[in-house]
Amino acid sequence: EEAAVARPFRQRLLVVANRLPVSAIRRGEDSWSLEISAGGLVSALLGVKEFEARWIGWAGVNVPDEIGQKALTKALAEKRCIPVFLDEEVVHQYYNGYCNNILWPLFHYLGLPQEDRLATTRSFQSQFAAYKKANQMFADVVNAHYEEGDVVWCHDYHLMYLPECLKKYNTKMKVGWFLHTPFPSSEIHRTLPSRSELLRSVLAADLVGFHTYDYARHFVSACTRILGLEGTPEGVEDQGRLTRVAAFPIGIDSARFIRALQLPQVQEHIKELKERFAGRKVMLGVDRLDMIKGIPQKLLAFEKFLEENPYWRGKVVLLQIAVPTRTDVPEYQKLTSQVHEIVGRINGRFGTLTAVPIHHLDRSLDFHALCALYAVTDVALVTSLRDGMNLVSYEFVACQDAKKGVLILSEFAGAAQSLGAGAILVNPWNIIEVAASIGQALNMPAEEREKRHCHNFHHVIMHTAQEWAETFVSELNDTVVEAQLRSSE
Ligand code: ADQ
Repeated sequence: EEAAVARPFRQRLLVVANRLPVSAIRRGEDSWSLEISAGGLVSALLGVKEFEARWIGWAGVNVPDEIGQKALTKALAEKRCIPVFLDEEVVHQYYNGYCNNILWPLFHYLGLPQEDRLATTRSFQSQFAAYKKANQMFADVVNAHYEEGDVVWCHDYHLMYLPECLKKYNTKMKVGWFLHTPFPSSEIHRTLPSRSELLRSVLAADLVGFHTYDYARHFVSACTRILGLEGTPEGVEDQGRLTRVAAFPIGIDSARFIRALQLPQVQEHIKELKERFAGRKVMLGVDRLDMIKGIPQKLLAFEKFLEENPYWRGKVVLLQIAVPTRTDVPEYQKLTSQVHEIVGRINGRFGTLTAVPIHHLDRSLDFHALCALYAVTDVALVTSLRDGMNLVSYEFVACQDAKKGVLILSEFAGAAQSLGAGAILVNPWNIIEVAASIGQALNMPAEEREKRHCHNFHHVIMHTAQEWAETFVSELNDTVVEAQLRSSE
């Protein structure tokens, strides 16, 4: 009976990412509870109306037994999610090892880990082997669920080996790959022992996307210099086959933030924050606690500012919200204690018995609390040493239409390309420059603030996450159609 109801045919989009957009908690041998994480990618893809999205990825938990796997698969199916089961050893070597210890720092210009550079090539090789193995496991799941006409969109540095695995299964599969981090200069990429294999695999995709034109250009030069292939304005050509390479700058679901500001509980929260910080200017930092975010550099710049501007002591407060991530990695633990030490020193130096200059929180905030904070902020400080895009800067701008605060933004964040004209751009390594920009921001006349804000606000509401996803997916669809036409001529 159901089949008789005419439903418009929608092409399926298989979204493949390391993590599924749900957290799974085991309640019993065969029962799971699931929590959807409303990340940017989820809302972006909800906006892609012409396609019906399915998610394929790791659920973030180790499920060694078959009963548990079956039950989880069933529970996830209701959320249109398909799990890839990775065992603990693979996760350790692939995710913690190759992804987060090698590719992540390298793509952010932090270089390869020293011990790998010196002697233990064995560990590098075993991590790369695990990376390939994990990518192959993703490919198996994608292949098992693939139906003719589906479009497959692979995400991020975790899955660079996936396009090739997929094309080996089926050359007709429409495969796109998008990188959320920077793609570094070819001179950085060429230090990677597996540089060529990864480039070749990515080139197996039909469309390769980056946040900025610079990253796309770096990728094309890596292919020309390391693989000796030809770069064209459209992409990279290899024996007559073209892989399209282009920039697709991501955005946010700006309407969601703007709507949230109208909610009574958010308004209430805004009122409380205003009372709490009355008479002081509020500066805000919101980051995952990661070395790429330049949190110590930001704190040192704030310290420098207070040192040089006694007038502002007690009249400005910095709220730094840092969600811990990858807490089992030693470098991240070191970063946490370094940040705590700097905050303690600055608060000791410039605090009074009743007020401290820095409030530092080591945790994540819920969406409504975050919106309220963005709304009461006078100056946001985004000092990433490198950042693919940086969505915090976009979220801040979306919540500032009443206040028209100032954004201080690292020139090494992808967002500097789009919000550069409205923000104060800084080199986060130059503590003196960042300190001066804090002064400039706090003293900026209302008229200039308004002009800068309008520029950024317009950009943020016009270039949404939905538009980003729609553009990528439709271009992917078209690219393959063209390629098929060419080969059938
Ligand atoms: P991230 O490195 O995670 O993303 P970002 O783009 O800033 O960086 O996104 C972080 C998200 O987490 C934002 O939506 C923010 O609101 C949220 N968040 C951060 N700290 C939080 C906290 N303390 N409490 C609650 N929420 C918090 C990667 C790349 C980026 C790229 C994105 C998208 O590193 O460069 O912009 O993917 O492609």
